[in-house]
Amino acid sequence: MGKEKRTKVTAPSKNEQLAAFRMDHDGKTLTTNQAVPLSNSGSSLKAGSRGPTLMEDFHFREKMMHFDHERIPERVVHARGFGAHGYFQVYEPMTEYTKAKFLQDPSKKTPVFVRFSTVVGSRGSADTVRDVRGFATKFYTEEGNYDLVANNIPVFFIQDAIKFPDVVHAIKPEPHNEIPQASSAHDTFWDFVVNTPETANMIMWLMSDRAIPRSFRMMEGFGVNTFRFVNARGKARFVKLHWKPLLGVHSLVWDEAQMLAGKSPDYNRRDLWDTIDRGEYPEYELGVQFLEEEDEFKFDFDILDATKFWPEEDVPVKLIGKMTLNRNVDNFFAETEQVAFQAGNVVPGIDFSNDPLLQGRLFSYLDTQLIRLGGPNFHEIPINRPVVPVHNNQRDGYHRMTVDHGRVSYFPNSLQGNAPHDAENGYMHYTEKVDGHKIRQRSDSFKDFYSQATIFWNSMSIAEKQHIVEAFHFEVGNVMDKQIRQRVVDMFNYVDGQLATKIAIGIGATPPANPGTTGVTKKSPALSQENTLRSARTRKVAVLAENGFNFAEITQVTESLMRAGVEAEIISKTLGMITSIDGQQLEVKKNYQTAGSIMYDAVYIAGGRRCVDTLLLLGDAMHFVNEAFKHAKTIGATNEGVDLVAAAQLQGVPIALMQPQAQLVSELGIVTTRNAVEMGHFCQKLIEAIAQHRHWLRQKQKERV
Ligand code: HDE
Repeated sequence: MGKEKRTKVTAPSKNEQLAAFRMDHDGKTLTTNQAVPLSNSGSSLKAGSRGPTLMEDFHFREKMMHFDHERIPERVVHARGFGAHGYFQVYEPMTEYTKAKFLQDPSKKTPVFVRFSTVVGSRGSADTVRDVRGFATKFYTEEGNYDLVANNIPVFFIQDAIKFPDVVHAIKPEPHNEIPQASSAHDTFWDFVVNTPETANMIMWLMSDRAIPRSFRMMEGFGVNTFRFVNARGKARFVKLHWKPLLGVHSLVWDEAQMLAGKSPDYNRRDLWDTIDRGEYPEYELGVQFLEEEDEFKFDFDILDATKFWPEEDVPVKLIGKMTLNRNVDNFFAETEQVAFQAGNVVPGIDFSNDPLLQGRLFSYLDTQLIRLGGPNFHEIPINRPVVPVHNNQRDGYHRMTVDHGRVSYFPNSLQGNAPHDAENGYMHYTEKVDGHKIRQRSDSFKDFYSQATIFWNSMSIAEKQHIVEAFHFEVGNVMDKQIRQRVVDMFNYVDGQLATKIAIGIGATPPANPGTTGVTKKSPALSQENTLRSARTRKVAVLAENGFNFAEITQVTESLMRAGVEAEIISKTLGMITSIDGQQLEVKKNYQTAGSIMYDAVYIAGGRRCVDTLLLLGDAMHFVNEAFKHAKTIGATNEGVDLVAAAQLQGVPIALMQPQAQLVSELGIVTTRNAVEMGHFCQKLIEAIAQHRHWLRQKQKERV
């Protein structure tokens, strides 16, 4: 009897059967979570219109239960974050360095999700506090997810992960009274610092302008830890990874940052949201520092020590690709809050080093998601799902979404053809030889705590040094324990005697009797923000105007600004419309209650006699100009508008500059003209000045530092 070949027909599963019956409401009808449509949903069910509420009200019970459970625990660090989608493209195949597939084909766009964050503050804290910023990127590659979990500072507080809970306990609000919020300016943090000298380098960065970025779009990202790139032949190189923003690295000033925390606490997140919304997509180049394995011991620091950077002049940064952020999230909770990063999420071609900080991170990230996202299935949440399928024998657990089929959930098996089985070219850990005694010890090569802090200090401009000193005065000035204050001076005397003396003077401590030095004279120009890229693009200018303004002038200036990618917003006494001398109208974007100079990169005062006469009487307008001046921002004025600049009596500006000028003058970031013929030239100079970001010379730092 000949055998008939039969195709096995499997009955549709229960879910497949149900899927066939799925119906959609019109998408607007209110239902319960069981999809029951509701009427009169604004009132709870009562016994009589004034009577008690009834337990039977399933809608009330369900709605309240869900609301009561809306919050999940915030991240223990990096609680306040803001995310965006985008893509990454490599410039050229990186075959020589790594076999990672997403780093081979320049025509391929790999989707990414980035979450920027502050570290210390709670979810509701202000954006502009002095803090490290997180810069975490999830690459959804064809070989699974790769997470580059970076910060905007290239070094870390501690060398060994075991101290992480200590540094976080010390910097978080003090436990007895939960004060202060989102700030390192308190006793427990500085107590930890003076007892942990390995923090010195990171503290210099934290006291610098890097800790108060102007925008997430204008800060670098650093992988901090040493990783490895491994190519298809198995050759490995040590690497440090960097993000370099195409707009350069720019910061706020501390006074401005503090005011923004009150007036615009969402300053950085709004900036990111608005610019992406306008199509001004933030871009960052991915940079890699490569170090051959045989050069591991070539440096006077240990390359496995996360409190050290690799000076870019010694180990150049190779720019290998670009990331563009081009889409805001649809839902903050679903995406930004539920995204789960893990420093251990790597793809073939990217591997770890023995950096003891990194090794600890590999455990912590996975572990923390269990409590935060409520179970082991957080990889199934849409924002965390890889773009390629997941096959394994992991099953069940809280919030499991996948409906696994069949009876096989083990390996090896014969019932399912041994699937899922090992991949042919799956992830193979780098076969590093490891040999050592089991000891709790730190290598002697980790024990130079100060040299790089000195290099950082040496590399700063005059203005940057001044800001660092002022930051110490604020931070340590808020420390109540006088012994700790003195010990800060003593500790930073190891970094630089002049720095320690200046700190001491501001905080009522005793300056060092013997100003110290590490003897390090080296500078690394890449560390100074003075040497960064500059552009006027995406900057924001406040245009002060009232009724009676000169329409032609304002239009010419704002249109040239727009062409240069600069946004201009009209600020006036009241919202609504203002009318020009010749009857033309413009809409006011903000009044003096909703706006402040701190929210802009520059200010421009238009001409028009009646307009400027009103501005001259407005204390708010005068204050606006003075404050912008104090924060070293560009100030532009034309015709009668120059009167307001002159009346502001800007301190420290040469008398000649203060005179109402007929001709174009552009000095110290103050650009003025009363000559209508020069308007084109004026616009050009104004844009150049805005691109400078700040004009420190105005503040005569030389005398002050
Ligand atoms: Fe993290 N870090 N970290 N960190 N980290 C977390 O993971 C940790 C470190 C960084 O937007 C936590 O999901 C340890 C360095 C970013 O969701 C936690 C150590 C760098 C983010 C954790 C470090 C980072 C985190 C808290 C020392 C720069 C936010 C919530 C051994 C390279 C990611 C979470 C996001 C978040 C642990 C040090 C960057 C607890 C143990 C160095 C950007 O797992």
